[in-house]
Formats: sequence, structure tokens, C-alpha cells
Amino acid sequence: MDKPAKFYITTPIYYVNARPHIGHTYTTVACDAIARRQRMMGMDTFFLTGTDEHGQKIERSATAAGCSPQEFVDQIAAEFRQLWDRMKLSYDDFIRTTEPRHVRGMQALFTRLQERGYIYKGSYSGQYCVFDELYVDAAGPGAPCPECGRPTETVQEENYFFKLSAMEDRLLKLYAEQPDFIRPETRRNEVMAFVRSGLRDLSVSRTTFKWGIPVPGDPKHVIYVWLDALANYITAIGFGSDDPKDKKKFERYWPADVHMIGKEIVRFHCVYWPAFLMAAELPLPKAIVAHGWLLFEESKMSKSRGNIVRSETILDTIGADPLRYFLLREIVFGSDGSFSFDALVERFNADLANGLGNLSSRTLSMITRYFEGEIPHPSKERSADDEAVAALAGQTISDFNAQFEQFQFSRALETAWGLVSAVNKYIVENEPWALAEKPGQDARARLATVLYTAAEALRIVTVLAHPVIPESTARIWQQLGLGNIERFDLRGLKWGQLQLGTKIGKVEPVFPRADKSTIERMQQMEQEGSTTSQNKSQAAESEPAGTGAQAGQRATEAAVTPAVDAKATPVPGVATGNKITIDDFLKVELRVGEVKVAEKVKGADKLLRMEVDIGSEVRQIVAGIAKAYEPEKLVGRKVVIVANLQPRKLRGLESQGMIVAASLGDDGVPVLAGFLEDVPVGAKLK
Ligand code: ME8
Repeated sequence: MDKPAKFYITTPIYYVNARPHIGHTYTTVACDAIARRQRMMGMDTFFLTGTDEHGQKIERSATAAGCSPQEFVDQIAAEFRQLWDRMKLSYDDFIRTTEPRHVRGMQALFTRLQERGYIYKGSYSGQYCVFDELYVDAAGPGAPCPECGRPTETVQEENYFFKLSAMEDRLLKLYAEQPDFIRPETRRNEVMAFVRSGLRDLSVSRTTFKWGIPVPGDPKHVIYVWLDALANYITAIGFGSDDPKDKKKFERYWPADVHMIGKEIVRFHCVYWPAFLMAAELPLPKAIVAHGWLLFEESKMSKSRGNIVRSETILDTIGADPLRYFLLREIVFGSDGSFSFDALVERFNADLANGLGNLSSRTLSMITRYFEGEIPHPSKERSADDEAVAALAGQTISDFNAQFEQFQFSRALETAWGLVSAVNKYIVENEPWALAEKPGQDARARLATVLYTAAEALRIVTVLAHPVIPESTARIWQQLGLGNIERFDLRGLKWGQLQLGTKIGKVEPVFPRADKSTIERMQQMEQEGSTTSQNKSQAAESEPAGTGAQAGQRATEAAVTPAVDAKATPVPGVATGNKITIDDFLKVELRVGEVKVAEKVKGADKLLRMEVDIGSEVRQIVAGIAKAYEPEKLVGRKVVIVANLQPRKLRGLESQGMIVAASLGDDGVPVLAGFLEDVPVGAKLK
């Protein structure tokens, strides 16, 4: 027998400088759904995910957390893995770039590129963005990164360079000959325009930090993190290993069928990665599929903005399947889409509790009640209604498959749920409960046909939706008496396969309705969770998800809670009246910071979002000073911040600390505190 065809799909490997959030979950869930579906189509599927653990950004986060880089990455990588396991994501391997198999494979790739003459030594002097791990064209010291706006660092070093400039024509030919190499079309156009504008050689080593893979034979250099990271897609399946088993695995699975990524890393995957592979004379992946961003209150959900939502909160309240369904149904794949707890619960109630859940429980409980739990035989006589459901089911299968293949998850689910609504309507119109009351064979036969039709449609929707909502569909499948859903061969799915007389299982509700209190619980957990997770691994964020103080609030009001006991005799260290003691004051950590980034907060005319360097780290601070200060004028300015305040969210953004300002007049016009003498960033005030 021929071996089944193979299918290899990857997620990006996630940075471990921040804890996982639902943005990461989104990509991983999309890949998981594709992988599960491929397995059900008989494909020998390999689904890879993992973590990106090298680089200066991570080295700095480890230093800030007071541990070694290895200890640091071990902790966060474990959190990613635990989360994916809790969500039952069906990955086949989890690669970490600090693993020996990756280090060995990466070095083998580097050597291969050198041997083929694509790597040479040169020197570089210019600006580097640590956040993006990218050399950029920026004006000079401290100038903002053109990609993310964060301040760049000046770097002057001897580097190894990759001859990217030599790959221009070959890349353009690739995009022209394989239009599906980059999806969607908009991303392809952007990439082509970028390559047409000219490519410069790429620096692929660094000497200014240590946390990376040494260049073979020249360990003073570590390999550029993006080359290191991209190589995971081949090292995980055995590239660079001498073990015959690994070699076989690499031959079997490479090239990848799909690299799934977010749109911000298109250039690395669609320009650099194919260029490295071409130079190394390795086959190219078949497709790079870029999705849009998950937004939270209109801005990209990201660790640097601190406006993340953790998947755990949703898992602990309504479970993994509702989140998976929401992400794939609500967001049009390729475009940006918003997340909110209200929308999640609304979608859950409408489509899962009222839609599929209702169809499943009413159909199965009526079969239990009226046919002693056995799938009834439909009568030979079919009404137009019955025929219409069967025809719609057939159409649903073919449309769903075509849309899913094209990564149109939202449309595919909409298609499947079109069948759910049609069958729920069919049940209401055919009133099986009334038929059950009627005497005579005809009514009994009609009742059997209606319930058979509903159960068969339920079976079809359940198995189509399985890759997206695996746990709940597995339960419905069991209740239908059909055993293990994962064994079902999706290729043969068609109307009429439900075995008559199948004994159905115990009927239990699969999607209990959520209500307002569910939303409140999730919001509260997020508030508390962001505080505890921050305490647990404060420095897990390169720019920590912030704490907050109310914008414009004055320091003493915000941070000091005077112990007031008018009757008490004054003793040293105890407050009297409305006075506070020196001990109280010393609880407030005041530090000098420098504003690195300042921008207006969309939809809030008083608020500015700033990134403030306080020496040990960069904090995000949201403050109500937009009316008094132009954001551009604040960049580079030294300010005083209260550094040990509780987290607080303003307009969905977490503020980690508060800027100290005088508050003038009735309107409380803010005037920032500052110094006449020059003071170093991070200095403490007391
Ligand atoms: O870029 N919306 O890692 P990363 C949608 N290590 N997707 C999001 C998202 C959001 N708000 N936030 C994150 C890196 N993602 C590199 C990748 S690959 C060789 C190296 C998802 O931790 C999305 O897939 O910043 C995005 O591309 C990825 O996480 C970025 O993860």
C-alpha cells in the first residue's frame, strides 16, 4: 500500500520574553484546526510549534528578572507548552531554539551557506532595533525604528553578512511563478514591492551580546536571531543530524506545506527565509499564510502595549472550544479582528449554546424519549422539507471543504452553521413533539423521518466542526453513539451514512449558556491575573505589561494610604491626623525616567501612552496629560515616576506607574516635575 501523502504545518515560534496571550493562541488554534482536518483526510500530518529563545531582548529580560537566560527561557517555554497542552492542541513536536538538536542544525545550515559562498565577513555601523531584532535605516543615535517607533541603538561591529542582494531576481521569479507562495494577495503585493525596491546584504551575526548560537569556528559571533529562529522549521524535523532516522524524517516532511504567521513577520518569512533556503539549495515551503491581528479595543493585542487577554481566563470560565470557535468564526482570516468578552459570550450563546447545542440536545433527547435511544428508520416517503435538508447538507459539505481549504475559516463555519439553523427551523416546523402525540403508523413514521433527518444533519455538522471545536464535537459524537470521532475519514463524508438502529449514548448538554456574570468573572480574572502574573514573572515582559495609576492622579493620593487614628498617642513611625510618617513616604518608589515613546491614545483626547525607560526596564505609562503636552515634545524628556503602583488599565492599556506632575487650577492642568541639573535615568528620589 502506498504511504499516505504528508502534510507539514508550522506556527511561528513564539518569543519567550512575554507570557502567552490569545494572539499566540489564535495562530496556534488555526494551525491545530488545519492539522486535525488533514489527519481526518488521511494525511500523514506533522504539526510543529515552539519557542524562540535567543537574542538580546531575551537576555535583557532575564537580567531584569534576576536569573540566567536559560532559567528564564525554561520557565516561559514551559508556560507556553502547558497552555497548549491544556488547550489540547495537537502539535506533534515543540521545538525550542536552545535545544541541542536546533543548535546543531542551525550551525549546519550556517556552514552550508558559507560553503556555497553566500556568507562573508564585513563590518556594520548603524542603527539596530532590539525590539524587532532588526538592523534599520534610522537617522542616528536614539532615532526611532521605522518599523515600531521604539528608539534604536547604534551598533558598530564586524559581522557576517548574507548575500541577500544576490537573491533579488530569484525571489521575484518565485513570487511570479508561484502566486500562492504568499497568501493573501495583499501581503504578496507588499513583499514584491519591498523586493523590487532593492535588497541589501543582511548582517547575520552579532558580537555585542552572548545569548545566541555561536557561529561555527568563530564563537565570538552569535547567529542573528531571525536566521536562528527561521531555521527551526527544518531543524525540528532532523536537518543537520547524522542519525538516519532524522535524515528520513527530514526527507519525508520537508518542504513545509504551510508556514502560518501573523502579518508583521511577513518579510522575514517571505523574503529572508526563501533566500536562505535558495542559497542553501534546499526546497522552499509551499505556502506562507499570513493572518491579521487580533485587536483589543482597537489596538493590536501585544505584550508591549500591555493590552493582552490570557487564554487561561477563558479556559477557566467557558472552556477552550468556545475560544477556538470565536477566533476562527469571528475574525475574517487575513484581516484584523477585535476581541471582547461581550462578543465572545454573544457568539458562544448564539452559535454554540442556542445553535449546535440546542440541535444536539433536542434531537438526541427526543430519540431517547420516543425511540428508546435508537436512531429510527426513516420512511421511504420524503417530504420536500426532508429533501431540502439532505440537499443542503450535501452542499454544506462541499462548500465547507472548499472554504476551509482556502483558509476561509469564518465563511466555512458560517456555511456549517447555515445547516444548523436550517435544521433547527425544520424541527420547529415539523413539530416532532406533536407527531409523538398523534396516534397511528403514519405519524410514527413521520416522527422517525424527522428525527432521523435531524440526527443525520447533526452528525454532518459535528464532524465538519470537529477540527475547530474538538472536545465538544467528540462528546456529541459519543452521544450519537458513533465512537471515536478522530477515526472518521472525512474524505467519504456524505448524507445517509448514519447507521439505522445505532444506540445513542447518554444525552448531556454540551454548551451550557453563559450569562452576564460570565463576562464579569472573565474581566475580574483578567484584572487579577495580570497583577499576579506580573508579580510572578515581572520581568517576563521586555516592556512589562504595566501597572497603573489613574492618569493625572497625584503621587501622594495615589500611593500612600495614611494610617489615621486621631486618638492614638503619637509614637515614632505611626501616623497621626492626616500626616504620614517617613515610613509611609518611603513606601513610595519615586524614580527618574526618560520618555522613549509618546503617542496619543485613540479615542481618548486626554490620554498619552508613553514608554518610559527607568534604568532597569522600560515601562508603559498612560497619563492624562495629552491636553498639556504634545507627544513629540515629550520624547527624550526626563520625568519622575511612581514606580511601585498597582496595575491599572486605562482604555484597555495597562499603565505601569504614574508620572508625577503639579496640578494647576480648577481644571487640574498638569505640569510635569523635572530637574534643573542633569540626573541619570533610574535615579531614586527620597
Ligand atoms: O515574532 N494578533 O514571535 P512573537 C494575531 N519569535 N496574532 C498574534 C498577535 C495578535 N495580536 N500577537 C501575536 C515572533 N500573534 C518571532 C517569530 S518565527 C521563525 C519567529 C502571533 O512571540 C502571530 O502569529 O512576537 C505573530 O506572528 C506571532 O504571534 C508573533 O509572536
